[in-house]
Amino acid sequence: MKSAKIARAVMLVLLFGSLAACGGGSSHDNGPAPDPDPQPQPEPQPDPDPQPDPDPDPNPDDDNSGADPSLECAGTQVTVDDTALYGRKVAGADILIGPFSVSLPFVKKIRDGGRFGAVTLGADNRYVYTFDAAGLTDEFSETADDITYYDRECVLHSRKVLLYSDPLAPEMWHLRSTGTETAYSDSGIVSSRGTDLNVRRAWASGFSGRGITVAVIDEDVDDNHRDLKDNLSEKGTLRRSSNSTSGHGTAVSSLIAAVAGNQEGVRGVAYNAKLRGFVGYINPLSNLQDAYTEIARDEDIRVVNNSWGLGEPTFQSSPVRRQLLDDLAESGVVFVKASSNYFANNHGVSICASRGISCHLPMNEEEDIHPASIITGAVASDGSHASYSDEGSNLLLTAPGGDYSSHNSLSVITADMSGCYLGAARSAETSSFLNGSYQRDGEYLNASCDYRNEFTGTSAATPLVSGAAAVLLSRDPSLTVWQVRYALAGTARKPSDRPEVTARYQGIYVYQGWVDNSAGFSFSNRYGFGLADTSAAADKVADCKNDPHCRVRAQEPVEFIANEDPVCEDISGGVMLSSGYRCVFRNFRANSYDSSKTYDIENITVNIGATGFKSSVDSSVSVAEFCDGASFEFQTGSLNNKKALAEVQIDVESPSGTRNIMKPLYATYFGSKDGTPLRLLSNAFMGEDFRPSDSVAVYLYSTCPLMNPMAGGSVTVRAFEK
Ligand SMILES: [Ca+2]
Ligand SMILES: [Ca+2]
Repeated sequence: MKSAKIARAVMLVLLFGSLAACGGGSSHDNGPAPDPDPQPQPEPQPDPDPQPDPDPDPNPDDDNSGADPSLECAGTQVTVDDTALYGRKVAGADILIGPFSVSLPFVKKIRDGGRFGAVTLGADNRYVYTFDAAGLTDEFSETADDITYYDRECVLHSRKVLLYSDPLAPEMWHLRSTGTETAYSDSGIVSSRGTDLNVRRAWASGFSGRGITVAVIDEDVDDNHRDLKDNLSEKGTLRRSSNSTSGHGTAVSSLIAAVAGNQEGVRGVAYNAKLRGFVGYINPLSNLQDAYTEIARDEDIRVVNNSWGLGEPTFQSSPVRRQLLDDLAESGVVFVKASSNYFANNHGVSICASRGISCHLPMNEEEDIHPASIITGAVASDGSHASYSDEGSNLLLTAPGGDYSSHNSLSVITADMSGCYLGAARSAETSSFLNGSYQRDGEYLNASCDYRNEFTGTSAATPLVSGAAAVLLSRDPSLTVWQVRYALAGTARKPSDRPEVTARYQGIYVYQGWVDNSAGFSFSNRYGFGLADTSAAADKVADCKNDPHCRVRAQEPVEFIANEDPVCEDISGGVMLSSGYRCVFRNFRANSYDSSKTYDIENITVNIGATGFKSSVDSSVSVAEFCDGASFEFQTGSLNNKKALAEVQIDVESPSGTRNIMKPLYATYFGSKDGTPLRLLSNAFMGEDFRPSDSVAVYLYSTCPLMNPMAGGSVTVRAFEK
């Protein structure tokens, strides 16, 4: 990045040499330096009646300036406008502080002696409290509980004052969940402690995305948003055939890199990163190749956020996009994509809901099954699996995405298209936060409808992981995409301590819950390796040399392909389904490898042959009819024909014996539009050992009699030389 953004020095004028009107009227007549681009302010809000300090707590024992209070009080009084401390006006804003002409006791009393910046004596006897971004990095807010001052009667007080650098940040439970956040929910729901990205320690170490540009492929980006514009790439948003004003891309962008410490709204995970929007490149998907080409050309871009996915369970291969994705990975561009929100979409297969499993398989685009993609699921604010979040063996991890209040969860608060006419926050909405009428302590918190508090989905979880990736890359720009994947996955946490859930049907697992692999990592198709922990991942990156898994991922993985047809045995005797096979793939080969070496697995892809299965989800057709007659050819039918690969389950077993369900029974798959074989990817084996002489087993189960099920199939193992 050529022109690193200058550390933002956000000025907070909070002390004024004033005449200290004893009546305690308006706290100031001379506000903070005017915003160069003023936003419409809330309707003139009557400054709330000054409230008496609710907790005057006269405490003469407090260590103050050491000066004689009575002497100081005799001098000019100074007004502290603690509206600025909050970053917003609050009731009871007037505090009188006796003169600071001596030793600035005030700054000493803000924790750690000015950790957030410095107080200086400015012109006109004004004291200027300056936040610089570096000093702000570790907290949204801090209770500076030792701020002391004298009242008009020269009585010494101490008062707790919160320092909020982004007024809505305390509601950003996805970044810090203390168990008390509300996100302005009217339902009384709070987040659960620790269901967050755990990013503050990384910030405190100085890593917040500086020097990294994140591409956002989405529907819109509000280039003029007051909380985004300073973090937009100078290269500009690229737009193609999209006039969407839904606000989706603005919300996503804000979660990645909304500006921090600017006294506006929210902040992003990587609030010092830059954003570059690619608007209108998703539909049709073929547009993506132009976006990828430009992303490859823009050498500042190191992360690509993809909060999109198609609900149609079909596959259409794209060798062009596949190649471009390969190139991006090799050049160090981290690709983060949503697992999608179709968990509850049964595609007509009623058995799924009744068994608490999903009938949707989130492996429909090249991006979903690319080995370098970081596929992200979502957790609700209580740490549970979000009701919509797709499960799949291709997930790498999860992040907070919220859920609906009917699922006892908060949504995520983020930016919206500016103004009360566009986006999700509009005058026309009934929710008071969205329509701008919400007040707290007499303050309109969203008067300009520039923020929304109901953003939910893997669309919300994904940008949080993109932000986390940018944080890691700002820690060490030399990281490979494989190291970023590993650092995030290897440090992810189980998001809740709920009892492990599994589901069985007809003698087989259709959902396994958490499974420990032989490298010691726990994986679940619903959570990947768990909830992303940004600070732990940043620590991992810092210590990469001392972690063998991290160290070997400085290179590109070797792609091993089984070099002979599988040997399949009938195992249907062990299950209650019509058929069961175990097909073993051996004799792995790669372009260049050492047969005597041991490798560290990244992931495994199973390519199902073009023949093998037929099924249907048409409820008017019985199972016997599906299964009747058949060589079970792989269907290439349309959705309307309701032909689908539903009645087959496919598991893969690593050389270490770890099993993972790649295609659950009943997960619907309508075939591929272009007749290409189904490809399934599993991340469950990350870090396990692999030798070219090892074997990988694929299990197939079906309610229909399968015939020669893996004909033409193959297995690919990607692994790093140890
Ligand atoms: Ca902000
Ligand atoms: Ca709006």
